[in-house]
Amino acid sequence: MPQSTKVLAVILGGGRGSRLYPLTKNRSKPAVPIGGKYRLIDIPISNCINSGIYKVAILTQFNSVSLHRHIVHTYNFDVFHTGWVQIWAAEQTMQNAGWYQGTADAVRKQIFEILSSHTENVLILAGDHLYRMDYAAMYDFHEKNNADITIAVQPIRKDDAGRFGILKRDPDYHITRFAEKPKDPDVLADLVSRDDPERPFLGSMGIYLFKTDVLVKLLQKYSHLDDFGGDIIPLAIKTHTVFGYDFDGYWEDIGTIRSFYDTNLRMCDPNPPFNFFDPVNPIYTHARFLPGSNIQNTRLDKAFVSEGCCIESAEVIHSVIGLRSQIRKGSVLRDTIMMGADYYGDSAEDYRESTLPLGIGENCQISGAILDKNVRIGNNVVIEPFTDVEDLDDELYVVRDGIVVIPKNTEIPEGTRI
Ligand code: ADQ
Ligand code: ADP
Repeated sequence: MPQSTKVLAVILGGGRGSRLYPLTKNRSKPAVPIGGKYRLIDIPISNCINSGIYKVAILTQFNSVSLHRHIVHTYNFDVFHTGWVQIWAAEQTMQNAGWYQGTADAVRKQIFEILSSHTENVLILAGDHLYRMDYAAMYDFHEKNNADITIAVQPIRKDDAGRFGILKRDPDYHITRFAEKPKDPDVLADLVSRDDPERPFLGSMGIYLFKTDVLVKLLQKYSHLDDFGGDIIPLAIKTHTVFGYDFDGYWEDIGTIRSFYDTNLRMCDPNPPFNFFDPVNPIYTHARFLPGSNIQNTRLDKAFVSEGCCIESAEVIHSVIGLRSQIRKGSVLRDTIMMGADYYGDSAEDYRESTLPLGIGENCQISGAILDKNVRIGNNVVIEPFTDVEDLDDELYVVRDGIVVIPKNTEIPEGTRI
């Protein structure tokens, strides 16, 4: 396991997250809830803690209050521990007045903090991936090869090559070429690294382990370049020893509403590809001390139900049900992600003046939807996925990739059909 002097983890906490709108309307991408009770940021932070990396910084600049609240409430090491989890939000300084321009620029603007952490290596991670990975094994590989940079790589299918940084690797794991999201068939033909017609390419997972001095010198030398994948990594390969570390476990980028929806619903499978039930490598989140869910006279099938819910005489099929969800008599939910609520309707926190109670009313039919937190859905509401329209912005809802998303705090009047 890396000791605290060896590795600092820096999590890229998101650009604007516009592909996840409206889930990112008032919160940054890493703060988006997943799996009924977690947030996206819990995944890389838990991987760090489970890998023995206890210095973790999150770079963010958009809507960071809710993320800040979650981190402060969740990740407090005790007084006998020297580790920390911090948010490094974009800030104005004497040297810099601007926002983070890209992934490399975000890291460059925090060089002072990185050097103050006094670690020999910096592990750069994305904030929107679902996977369970032992970074300590990657660190051992990096040390053994005395690499300047190690990039985590996955086998990639030809059809997917245009979505990833594709790299060419020698049999000794040394990377010799890198092309960011290549589309040109001639370039691709030259990048085949694997003897497997199904998955002939090696793709970058956007996970980079740098020697700290190499990272700092590269960012200073190329001070006009702002991205790792597009700019810094291809140049670094020409001048430094860069290795590719194999990771063939489950790994999913959850950057769009479609991938967010599909990935969440897969948690309802009997053997989901990402399993929250791992006793050795748990996923941590805010501890809330909620009671178990109270479920009466209800049919549940392939349902992933969190704590503190009340469900009465309803049907919940292939759906993720978040904390404190209320589902009333006669309602049917299918293929739906309900994020739940921040509070109960009769608590002092429920300051909104509304005729509708929190959650889903009676006799609703809801399928193919994402319901953000604190929604109030009146009786007899019908929500169905859109088959003919990909994207649409209405006052009460948003459609992305045909999926209906009800934004946080929205009230849907009785009898509405969407
Ligand atoms: P992308 O995912 O397309 O490709 P990018 O959009 O730069 O790369 O995002 C990387 C991570 O950085 C994401 O978590 C994003 O939210 C975050 N991010 C983006 N801009 C940021 C900013 N200004 N400040 C803070 N965080 C920011 C990358 C690589 C590819 C690789 C894929 C794997 O470039 O080579 O194959 O990741 O998913
Ligand atoms: P989200 O990121 O999902 O939109 P928030 O972080 O805004 O959620 O809210 C999560 C929790 O923080 C809830 O319990 C909510 O009641 C509480 N909360 C929201 N706003 C504030 C605030 N201004 N001060 C303190 N707690 C708040």
